[in-house]
Amino acid sequence: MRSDTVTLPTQEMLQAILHTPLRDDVYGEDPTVNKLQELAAEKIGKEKALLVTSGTQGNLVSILSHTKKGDEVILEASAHTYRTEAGGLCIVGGLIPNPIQGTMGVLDPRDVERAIRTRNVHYPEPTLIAIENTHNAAGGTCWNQSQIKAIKKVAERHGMRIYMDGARVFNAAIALNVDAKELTTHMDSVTFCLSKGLSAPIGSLVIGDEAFIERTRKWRKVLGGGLRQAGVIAAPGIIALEKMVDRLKEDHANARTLAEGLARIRGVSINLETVQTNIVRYDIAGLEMNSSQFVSKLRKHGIKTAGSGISIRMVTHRMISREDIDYTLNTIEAVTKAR
Ligand code: TLP
Repeated sequence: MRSDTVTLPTQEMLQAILHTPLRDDVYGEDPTVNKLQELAAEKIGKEKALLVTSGTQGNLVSILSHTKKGDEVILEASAHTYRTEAGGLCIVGGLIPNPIQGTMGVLDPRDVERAIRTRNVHYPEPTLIAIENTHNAAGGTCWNQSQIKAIKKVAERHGMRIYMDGARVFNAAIALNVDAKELTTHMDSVTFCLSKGLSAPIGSLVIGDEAFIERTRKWRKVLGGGLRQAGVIAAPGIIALEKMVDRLKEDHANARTLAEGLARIRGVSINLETVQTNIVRYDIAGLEMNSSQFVSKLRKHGIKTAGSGISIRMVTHRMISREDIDYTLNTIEAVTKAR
């Protein structure tokens, strides 16, 4: 339950890898990559898409393609791009992050507007707003259409571009019961991941207009992400997009059951409002142990999870069943009683 990134490819995906036609994608000739990119562009509702190796690479090439060295990027204070991508934004991009505290991962448009300074010789130029949907650190929370529209208006008023780290945007679409396009229509560009809940082994897609995708292609090359017979990545990716999206609702139901069970355990503190998709974050301050102790106790019972300080994260996915949820809850209860 450490992450949905641990999901293994299905048999059908492995078969597809064996049988897909391959060519060199740096020349743009791999038919399977091209097919996946067309499919992704269609699903997100934009002109073009580019296959990249990971969500981190997708975020980086996108942000680099929207900005120039020394620009300011407005993002949520616990955004993955800012906090969990080893500082690529600053190291590679020479960008200045302007982090703003959101509520359950969602930025208040007024806070964003207050943070945008009138262009002046003293300030880095604010060129990009980056949002995250679903928001990982906030607990897999969703930005809905009206929240997205409101932030887009701010970007427009200030001549800024707007980007979505949509690593789990299909989880958001399923949770909100809308087409993913409704969440991406106001974005200049979006990245989503194939290798999280959608179960493909590798890959993410960057989606935007044609000129933007050409810039991301160049940055991808700079970062060593130009791959050759990348159809072996694209083939399972096509299956992920076509067949694995609808089943995400099962992961959300399991996360809900887990969260409600946790809420009944003494010493565990959880805000059920944040449990909207497949991520369950909770605190164990009341258990008088730190997360490393808690994690290692669970591990002895075969449960792998992750934590930091007093905070724990569990993620549901295709390889976690309803029975696994019951087992996890029973184990946590036993471990906390045995203190
Ligand atoms: N998140 C991973 C880890 O990095 C923590 C996880 O297990 O959740 N954006 C978001 C919102 C993400 O959650 C992640 C991965 C990424 C980007 C980066 O994707 P990858 O791991 O493919 O580089």
